[in-house]
Amino acid sequence: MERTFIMIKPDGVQRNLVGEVIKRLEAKGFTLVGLKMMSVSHELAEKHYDVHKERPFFKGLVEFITSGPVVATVWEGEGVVASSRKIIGATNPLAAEPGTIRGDYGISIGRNLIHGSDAIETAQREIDLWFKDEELVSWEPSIKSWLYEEN
Ligand code: IDP
Ligand code: MG
Repeated sequence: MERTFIMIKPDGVQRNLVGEVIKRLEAKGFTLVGLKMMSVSHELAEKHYDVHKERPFFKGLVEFITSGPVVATVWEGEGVVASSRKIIGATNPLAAEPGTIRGDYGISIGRNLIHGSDAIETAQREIDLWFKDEELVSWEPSIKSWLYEEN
């Protein structure tokens, strides 16, 4: 089953939106298979955002992500990578549609509350970067037949 990496950034934690984010993904029907609160090291932040290392905002982004606790999560479900990106909304919260997390709760691109993997391969890389195998829990939701037509 497809998995994705979703992180509530320091602003999301400070603004008490951890529960709101988890609530929306749970309510959609996705399965939480990894969850931890943590401080992010510079090394991990730089690896995570490696693709952006030449961008002018890279330094500020790494400083921001390491500035306070984050909540790192892994979610499982059919189409979860693309669907959770829709639930999160556009990178710039002012451009993000109302009803999305960034559209409902954010204003600035550098304070957009949440990270979500942008493709299946990126998700695998990010899950491996943030979680040890033993920190992920595979479990079969008992409501599965009410979410999926076929099991
Ligand atoms: P995404 O988080 O929607 O995938 P990316 O383009 O991958 O967006 O950028 C990663 C993160 O870098 C964004 O979530 C945002 O916090 C930050 N960022 C992106 N573009 C800018 C910018 O132009 N100024 C400041 N921060 C930016
Ligand atoms: Mg991205």
